[in-house]
Amino acid sequence: MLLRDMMRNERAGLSTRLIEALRSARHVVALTGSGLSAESGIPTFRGVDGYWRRYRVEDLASPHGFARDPRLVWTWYNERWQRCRTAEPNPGHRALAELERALPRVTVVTQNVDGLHLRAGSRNVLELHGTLRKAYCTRCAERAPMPDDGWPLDAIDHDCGGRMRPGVVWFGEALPHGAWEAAQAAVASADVLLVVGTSALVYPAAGLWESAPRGCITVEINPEETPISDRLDERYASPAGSLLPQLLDAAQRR
Ligand code: BJW
Repeated sequence: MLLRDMMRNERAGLSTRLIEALRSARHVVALTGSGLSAESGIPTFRGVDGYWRRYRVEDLASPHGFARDPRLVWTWYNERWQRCRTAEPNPGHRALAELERALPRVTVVTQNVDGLHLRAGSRNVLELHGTLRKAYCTRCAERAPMPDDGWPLDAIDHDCGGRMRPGVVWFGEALPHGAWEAAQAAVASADVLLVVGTSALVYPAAGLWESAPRGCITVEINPEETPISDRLDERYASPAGSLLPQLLDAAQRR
């Protein structure tokens, strides 16, 4: 590595080990959470302004809550859909999309339902907790795209006798078919694993890092510590929107 590069990297605070691993990586995997979209103006779940500080998770993000009051649940998801649809990907999303073009293989495994990775240009994306872009029927599983204005509250009942619900994964529900297996396989073949903007409290995503093979460098990017901070190789206590572009920059200077 050139002295000039070393000085630049020191400014960015990135370790030489990480930079070299990125430059020679055959497969980089990024596991992302709501903190990555915070800089796009989308609230996290457990932060100071997080959703779970204002609402009860069992009312809004559980099958029981939906069975009890589907209009309440849809009203909340319609509001979130409006916010996500009009939000813009931030420099963190864009850096990951650019990294996919710069390196042999990048997989984004996201817990986010906002679609901002895809809108930023990432193509290899696994949406572990589903998406706000789709609704489906609780009985016959027929799918429908989410209308721009949100799901009409007078169209929750479906012809088959079921109910249309948001295409997201609530507590106690299985992850979308194949997504979990694909995510585990991706991490198992990673040279670099970036864990970005997640509190690492929700399973099975929080345990995904354990599938990383020997020799894979595991890195957390999060201003706050999490239960897995000490288990990963490196930790950057920075907002993703400033750290990920630095990481892209370092990976591109070959
Ligand atoms: C920044 C930042 C910046 C801020 N830059 N960072 C094992 C042990 C214990 C329990 C379980 C277990 N296995 C399963 C369970 C049960 C349960 C669970 O995990 N419970 C725990 C809470 C105890 N899990 C489930 O029920 C899951 N299903 C399941 O396991 O089925 C079995 C199965 C497994 C595998 C295959 C088949 C079947 C389903 C979980 C569904 C989670 N659903 C939600 C809602 C999704 C829909 C929606 O969006 O409405 O997913 S809950 C919510 O939490 C949402 C998120 O994706 C998820 C994670 O939250 P996230 O993203 O980490 O956000 P926060 O707010 O917690 O953290 C934000 C972080 O960002 C913070 O750390 C900040 O510091 C940081 N940050 N700004 C970088 N600028």
